[in-house]
Amino acid sequence: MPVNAPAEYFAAEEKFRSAKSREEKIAAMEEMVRLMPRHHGSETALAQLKQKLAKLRKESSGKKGGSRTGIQKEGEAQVCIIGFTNSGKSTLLKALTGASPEISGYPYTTTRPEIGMMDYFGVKIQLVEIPPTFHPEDMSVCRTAELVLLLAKSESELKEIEDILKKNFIRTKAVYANPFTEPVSDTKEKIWNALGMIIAFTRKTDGTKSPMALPRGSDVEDFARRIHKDFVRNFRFARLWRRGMVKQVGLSYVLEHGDVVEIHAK
Ligand SMILES: Nc1nc2c(ncn2[C@@H]2O[C@H](COP(=O)(O)OP(=O)(O)OP(=O)(O)O)[C@@H](O)[C@H]2O)c(=O)[nH]1
Ligand SMILES: [Mg+2]
Repeated sequence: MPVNAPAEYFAAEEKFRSAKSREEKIAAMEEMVRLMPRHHGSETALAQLKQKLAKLRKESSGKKGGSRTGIQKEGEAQVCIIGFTNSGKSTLLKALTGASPEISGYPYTTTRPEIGMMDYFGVKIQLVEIPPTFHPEDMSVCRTAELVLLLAKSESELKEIEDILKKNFIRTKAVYANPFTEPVSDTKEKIWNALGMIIAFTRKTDGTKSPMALPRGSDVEDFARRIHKDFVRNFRFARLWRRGMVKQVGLSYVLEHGDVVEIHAK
């Protein structure tokens, strides 16, 4: 039983129990993995769930290999870009990541998922363009991603895409964008805000800083563990810079976006 799991987790669990097909089972379990809280109290449960999911996927794919996509998650979060053909997915992917997918006014240009890495103040976010054929295996990338970025030029297009997501059992959080009417910097901010993460900076004793992305609500303990588990065990105190103020804080101190943290260990 995961600690502090949100209500949606239990809904996904219920869906798993009542699922009839293997595909539905996998979809529900992928959702459970995504919704399970990431903290030390749920590590074992999460690992077990992932193992079960891997087994289920293996059973359903029959012979080994044959996977169409198998996109390795990289960076701090994965965002799927989805929309009908010519909605500007590749245009946006290029603008946000510097990747060079083929872009054209002809329909169905992108036929395989295209990947790029977006930089947000030193934090890497993986963007994946989903081809407009909505192939089930490509769609499963959206199911396990942290966010879906939905491109649509009209209200009715938006509804149609939302329907496609529903039919594929995708309940990942989604935000809407239109690359032809919205400045790319606004879309970037929209993605970051929807991901619900903050950036805190590690500060070494020599003064060098580097960014660390954490879920909103993380505390000094989460921060310290990400650097090294010994930092939690040997923790003495942390010095924290926030809006020009410096203070000494403990492990349970909740971090805010922009905090600079220097851990002092035994
Ligand atoms: N400026 C502008 N260009 C548009 C608009 N709608 C379509 N386009 C054109 O449509 C093309 C969109 O290209 P892509 O970025 O390849 O679109 P896509 O969503 O990746 O398309 P697929 O890969 O086929 O799914 C570009 O050549 C744009 O010039 C619009 O509303 N405004
Ligand atoms: Mg494209």
